Amino acid sequence: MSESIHTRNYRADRLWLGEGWSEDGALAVDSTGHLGATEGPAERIGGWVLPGMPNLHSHAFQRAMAGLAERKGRSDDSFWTWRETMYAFAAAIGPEQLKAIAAQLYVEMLKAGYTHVCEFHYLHHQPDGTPYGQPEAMSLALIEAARETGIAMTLLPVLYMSGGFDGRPLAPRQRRFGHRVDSYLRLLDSLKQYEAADLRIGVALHSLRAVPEAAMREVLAAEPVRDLPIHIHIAEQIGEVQDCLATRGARPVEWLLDHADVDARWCLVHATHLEDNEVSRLARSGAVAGLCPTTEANLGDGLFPLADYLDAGGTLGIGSDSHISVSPVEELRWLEYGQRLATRHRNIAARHEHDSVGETLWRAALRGGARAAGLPIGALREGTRADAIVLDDDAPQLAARSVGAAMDSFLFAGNRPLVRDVMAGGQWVVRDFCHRDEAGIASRYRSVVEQLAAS
Ligand code: NGQ
Ligand code: ZN
Repeated sequence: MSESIHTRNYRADRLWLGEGWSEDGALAVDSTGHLGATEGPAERIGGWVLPGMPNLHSHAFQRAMAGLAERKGRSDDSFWTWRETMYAFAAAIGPEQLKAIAAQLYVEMLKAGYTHVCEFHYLHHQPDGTPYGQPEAMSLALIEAARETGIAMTLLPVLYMSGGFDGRPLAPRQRRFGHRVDSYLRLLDSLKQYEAADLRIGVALHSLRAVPEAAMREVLAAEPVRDLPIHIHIAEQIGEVQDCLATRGARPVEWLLDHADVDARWCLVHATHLEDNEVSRLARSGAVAGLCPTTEANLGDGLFPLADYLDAGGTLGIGSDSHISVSPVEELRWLEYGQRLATRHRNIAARHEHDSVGETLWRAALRGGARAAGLPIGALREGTRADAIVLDDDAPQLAARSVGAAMDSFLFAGNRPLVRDVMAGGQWVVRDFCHRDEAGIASRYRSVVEQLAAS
């Protein structure tokens, strides 16, 4: 049988391959779910077809606590008091709960336009810190959830060793996150056997406060780590900047740039608090700034210096992180709106006259998201996984929109969902606003959340 028998050809009225829209574009999906060369008769896709967005930062279990940390506490509420609530919630999550929560989350991601998720995963062990019988049980729960829904994943098992910059041991609630370098590298090794077209493995250091310098060096020098994406939480809170200055004599991003070969393999998650020299050095390094604007707003983190970073040629991507919102539209919208509120100006992400804010943001986040996920490019090109979304051309927000205006209307014209269909790995997993398995996945999620609420 020839390959072309298995190739499906599509013709889209409007297609965004990588840089911008073209009218009447062709796409071909081969039998492995990747894009191939177009040929022969094609099925028409009505609507606006564009690459799905990579979500570069997710802690899946936190989806189920969205909305449960919004009541005023006894003292001054902060990131650190939120973290206590989050730890208490995490303590009740085992593999079965994690799989049900992640599957529901990934359905929501796909329906919102994310087709790839980077899972920054640190709930490794049982709540008292004892490894599960199968040490990678929690990682497998995430992998199975992703496969069930069709979303592609970069799984980033997290190295977490200490409870602060002073090297203090993990607090009881952090014990299930912990590894020694050797057990961490074993986990990484065992996860590599699951790698496939829909699953990549990368490395994550939880933060500078959770990973001592010697351990960081050891992991970065280890053979299997050489070509993998490397993610780290950094400079999200002022307290962290102060502790880093006090113990390591430098600001977090400055310290990392001085002590590691930070390059395009790296994703610095948040990187909120930067001084000018850190902005330009980070931009030049080729690393991705992993911005999570709705979570950063929810946790009171601060604002990333977007305009300076873009002017310095920096690369960025977006993540939904704690999942108090699951939508690339809302992440990008709030990335822009935060800047407008702070500067009292408009159209900040667009740095040149006539540039569209929506197109600039979507293009930047595709590119940086792909880089952070360890994917080749953020575009619909031959050889890439067929991950595409289709915007509803019947939606009033898109009525009479030219190709030049469509992306701005996608991001800045309200809340009616516009993602009508989603193709993941060549399969239509969302059709007409519905995921193929959403009812079963939602009911499993509901029983897990009910059980968590009762415990
Ligand atoms: C996390 N989340 O690992 O889930 C963190 C909080 C910490 C965010 N930073 C815990 N958004 O940083 O110690
Ligand atoms: Zn995070």
